[in-house]
Amino acid sequence: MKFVDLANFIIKSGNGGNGAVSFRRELYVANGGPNGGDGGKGGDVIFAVDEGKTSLLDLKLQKFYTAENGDHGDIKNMYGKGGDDILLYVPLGTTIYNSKTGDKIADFTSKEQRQVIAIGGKGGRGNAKFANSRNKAPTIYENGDPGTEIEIRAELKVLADVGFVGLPNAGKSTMLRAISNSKPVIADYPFTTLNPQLGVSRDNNGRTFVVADLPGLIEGASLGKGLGIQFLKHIERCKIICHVIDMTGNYGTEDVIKNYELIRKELSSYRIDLTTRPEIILANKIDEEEGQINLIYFKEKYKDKVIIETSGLKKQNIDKLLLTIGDTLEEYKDKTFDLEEKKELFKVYGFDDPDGDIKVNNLGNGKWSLSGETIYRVYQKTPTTTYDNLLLFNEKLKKLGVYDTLRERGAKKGDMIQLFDVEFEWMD
Ligand SMILES: Nc1nc2c(ncn2[C@@H]2O[C@H](COP(=O)(O)OP(=O)(O)OP(=O)(O)O)[C@@H](O)[C@H]2O)c(=O)[nH]1
Ligand SMILES: [Mg+2]
Repeated sequence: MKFVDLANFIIKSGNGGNGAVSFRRELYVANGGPNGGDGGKGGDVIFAVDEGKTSLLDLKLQKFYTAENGDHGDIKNMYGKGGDDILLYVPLGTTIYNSKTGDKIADFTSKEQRQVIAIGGKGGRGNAKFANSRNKAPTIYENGDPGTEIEIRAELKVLADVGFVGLPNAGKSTMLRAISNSKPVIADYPFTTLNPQLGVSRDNNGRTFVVADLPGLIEGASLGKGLGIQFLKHIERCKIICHVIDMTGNYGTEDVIKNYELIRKELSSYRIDLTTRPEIILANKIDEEEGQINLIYFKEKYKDKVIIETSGLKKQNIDKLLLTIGDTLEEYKDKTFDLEEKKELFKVYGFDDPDGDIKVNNLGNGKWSLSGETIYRVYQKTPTTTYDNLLLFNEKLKKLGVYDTLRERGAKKGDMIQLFDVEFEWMD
């Protein structure tokens, strides 16, 4: 199966239901009071972590994910039913972006995480809510807020416990094959591995962990050379780095110490200093004679480091390697490396975003038009289909300073003012 780590789709939260206008009609009561109920809230679009998931594959099956609309309010003070939420499951490690703006919306880094990404529209209030001592029989009501639509890009960073890094041809993929059920391609030329490969391993104590085999790194990788940098992000969350070194010195320089330092330098100049992670060095290909000789002075130089002599090809020292990984993981099991990143505050998308604009345009010949996000919100919320609502709508425009602007710009009595699909006469 191809490893899918990117999905694009559209989500939409539900519209709020409209409020109702109605009046009590009871036997022996001549003029009943208002009893139009409120509309129900639209459903939210919620994302949650499913630990069992390892890819975004099933999110790619659909282009749209839509939560249910709220029902409209009804007579006799009946509230509209709220729309059902929609719950989308993502694997641990998924990052959600708004693909239009590029904004990061959410980062799913813990097992229980659950987050509303698009909030459903509020239900509109029915006329029962607008009665007061001055107006006992209002025909005021509100429309529900519309739901919010967002184009989503979901990205999955491979969440491996252990990352295999090293120069091309060092034997990383061969080692992954030797220790897991994964079958990465192996060949006697550098850059054989073009995409990160995952495998699940188990040590003799029954501890299991996920290992990621990365494409080979070269000098300058942290600056974007070779295939390096785009893949280093896959091991940002690895608890252990396994540095695989070809002890025969057949690739890179002949000097295995130089080869080792070169990769360390790349790991340390990455966005997050990866050399602070627990490290296990795999002195690899020791089945070859040259490997044995280099090993002696390599071990001499790095006395304090954890070095395991291995051969992926001949499966030498595999048990020891796995136990060392298992022990180290146990030691660091409560440590997460996300802490190095700044905790970001994400925005929840909904209809109430306060950053709208107001546009008053002079069209000439005594015609004006009003447009912009904020005006649209007021217009949509307060339908001008009853006299009371018309008054309320006027009041809201006045408060927003629209009338002052019209006056300043020279609107005259009898001018026509258009907004969206209605037209008013300016009576000032
Ligand atoms: N003698 C010997 N050869 C090995 C060993 N491990 C791998 N090789 C050989 O080295 C070559 C490269 O092995 P890969 O496992 O593809 O190396 P890699 O590090 O994944 O290479 P890239 O994907 O290019 O970074 C192959 O010809 C392997 O057969 C080993 O332990 N001993
Ligand atoms: Mg490889």
